[in-house]
Amino acid sequence: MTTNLGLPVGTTLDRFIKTNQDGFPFASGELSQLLRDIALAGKILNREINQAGLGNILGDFGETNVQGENQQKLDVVADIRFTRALKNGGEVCAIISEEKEEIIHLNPNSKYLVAIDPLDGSSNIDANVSIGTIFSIYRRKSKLGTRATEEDMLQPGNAQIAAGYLLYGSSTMLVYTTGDKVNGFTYEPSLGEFFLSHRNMCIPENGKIFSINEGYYYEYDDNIRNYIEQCKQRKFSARYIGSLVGDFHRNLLKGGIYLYPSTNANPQGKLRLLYECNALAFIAEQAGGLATDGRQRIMDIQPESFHQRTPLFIGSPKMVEEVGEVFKQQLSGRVHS
Ligand code: P6P
Repeated sequence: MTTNLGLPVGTTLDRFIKTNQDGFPFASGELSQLLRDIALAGKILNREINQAGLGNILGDFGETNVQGENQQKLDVVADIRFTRALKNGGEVCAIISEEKEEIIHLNPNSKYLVAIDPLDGSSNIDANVSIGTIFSIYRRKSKLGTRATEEDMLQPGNAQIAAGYLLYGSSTMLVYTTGDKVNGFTYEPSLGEFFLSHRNMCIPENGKIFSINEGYYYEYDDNIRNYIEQCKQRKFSARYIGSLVGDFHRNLLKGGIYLYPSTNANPQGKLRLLYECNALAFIAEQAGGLATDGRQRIMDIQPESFHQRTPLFIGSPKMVEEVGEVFKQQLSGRVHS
């Protein structure tokens, strides 16, 4: 049964979530409430991002996060906002966040788990470039009433029951899937509401946009350099804003591929499997796209640690398949440098 029920553009997020829930006879409303809690935190963070330049909360917080990255003040604010919203909402048993080393335990009586990057692309904050929040939602495997276990938090992307991102750009959007297509909602701050603006988002099968940091060109494997050269020979457009959510969202709408291969500094890739790649992979596949690490589906990867990194190739299926072919040629030794 389609749960979109052909809801018209302009439907509020609340109405859309409620109608989706009605489409699932056994839905108890907890996931619906969880999605509302995420949207609420997104509204609050949106206001703080838009006022950042005025509120003198720009610039470094003077601390470093578990990644050893310089924490921007808004990173810290974002982590607080989402953790507080999910704690107060009561629907989440535990969180894995980019900003915290260990599991954040919340309501032991809840059945849902969240993996989240509260604010991705934070190095762009002061430059006023689009930034985003990325989240995945899982069902716990351990017993209700107990603390979440490491096994709960290390489930493969295939086990996601929902995933999405918030994009704080020229307008703020929430894009998410519960496994039944992808829908996008645009925020109207004067009304404090998200409205359905992009129904059943589908990524073009092919595209002419490639998103990769060519500053690392000489660190990439020959197969990646070959692919970059092929894109240039075909006069594709290079679009890379240093903000994964922004690059992903544009490619989802227009067709394209985002590539973050292994580099000297990040031999396993830079992006995080649990709270960046799995969520976008779920969205990409639900929109008809693909997401791999060059050799396997991102969502097939069995996580070994909370903050594990992976190479990421994600976007239009034909383009991701092409990169996969280049890897296969490398494996068979057919790639010419
Ligand atoms: P680089 C931001 O730090 C991020 O995680 C993604 O949002 C972005 O696409 C990538 O890293 C940028 O990394 O190494 O190109 O600056």
